[in-house]
Amino acid sequence: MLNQTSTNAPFDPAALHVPAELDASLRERQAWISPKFLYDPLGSRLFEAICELPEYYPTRTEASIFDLHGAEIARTVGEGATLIDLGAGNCAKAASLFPLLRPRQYVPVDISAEFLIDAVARLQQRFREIEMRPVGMDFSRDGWDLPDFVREDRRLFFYPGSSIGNFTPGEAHEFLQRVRARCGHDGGLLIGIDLAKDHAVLDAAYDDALGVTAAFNLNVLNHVNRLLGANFDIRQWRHRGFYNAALGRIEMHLEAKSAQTVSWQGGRRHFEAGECIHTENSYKYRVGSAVRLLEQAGFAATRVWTDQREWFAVIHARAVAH
Ligand code: AVI
Repeated sequence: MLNQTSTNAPFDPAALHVPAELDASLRERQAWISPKFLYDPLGSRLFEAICELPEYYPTRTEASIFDLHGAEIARTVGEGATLIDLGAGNCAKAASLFPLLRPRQYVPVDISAEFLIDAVARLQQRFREIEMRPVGMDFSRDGWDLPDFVREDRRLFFYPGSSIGNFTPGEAHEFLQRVRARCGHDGGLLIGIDLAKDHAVLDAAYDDALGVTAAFNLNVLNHVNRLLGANFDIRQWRHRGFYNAALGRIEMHLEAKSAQTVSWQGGRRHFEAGECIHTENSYKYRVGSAVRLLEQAGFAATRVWTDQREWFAVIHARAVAH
């Protein structure tokens, strides 16, 4: 884990598992790469660019909900919380809420630690009164925990952007249970969840005309090349992003343009032309199923805010006492 006072990246035990994890997922019959590997420094920047695309509605729609209902959201969650921002990225979403939420401590957590530390250094200049303690951590792994310096009172986990959709419903359940267990007695969760909608809107959002999402997806191979000493040739792969209606999710894949053999430290695999590597799912919920997911994990949804088209929901959920 990294914290704000670190000058060098300290020992990160999770990093030791990365080559084994990638090696295993690339060898499976349906090869896959965990979506967390989409976020190297370039991937994080490409994701920022995706959020600006006309086709990618989630970021804008969620922001419009915060703009319209921000004061009410702040009244519901209360001021002075310990704000734990899961998957903070450039911290912009949480920062836009600082004037309303006025957190006492801000704990942005992200797997892309370098990117996070830069973002927090800039943010601390703007909000000197808030104690900021960034944490570089892969919270998609089982068994994650928060460092001791995270205040225990009034914890508000912030999980915007529908990142919950990148877990399968089963994984989402386990993840939310873990968050619930770390809420303390008066904690809660403010979560953004993308909703099911017209398929054409969804297809375009994950296969944009400029090809930014394609670059974001293909860049995962650059990252894997570095992490695993692999020799993926990016020019030999193409992006696929589409809505799978039967499973209620967007799927991203990388499709081999030609037959090829890829090697990495300790492994190799032949891919036929047209064979795919599955890189991401993005589940879309209905308000009812999202609330049920939260309830089953030990939360009680106190409020749901949506935009006029009901494309996106922001939900505040209180941790229920055991
Ligand atoms: C981060 N996550 C919620 C994004 C999503 O919409 O599933 C990642 C993304 N993948 C392609 N475009 C955006």
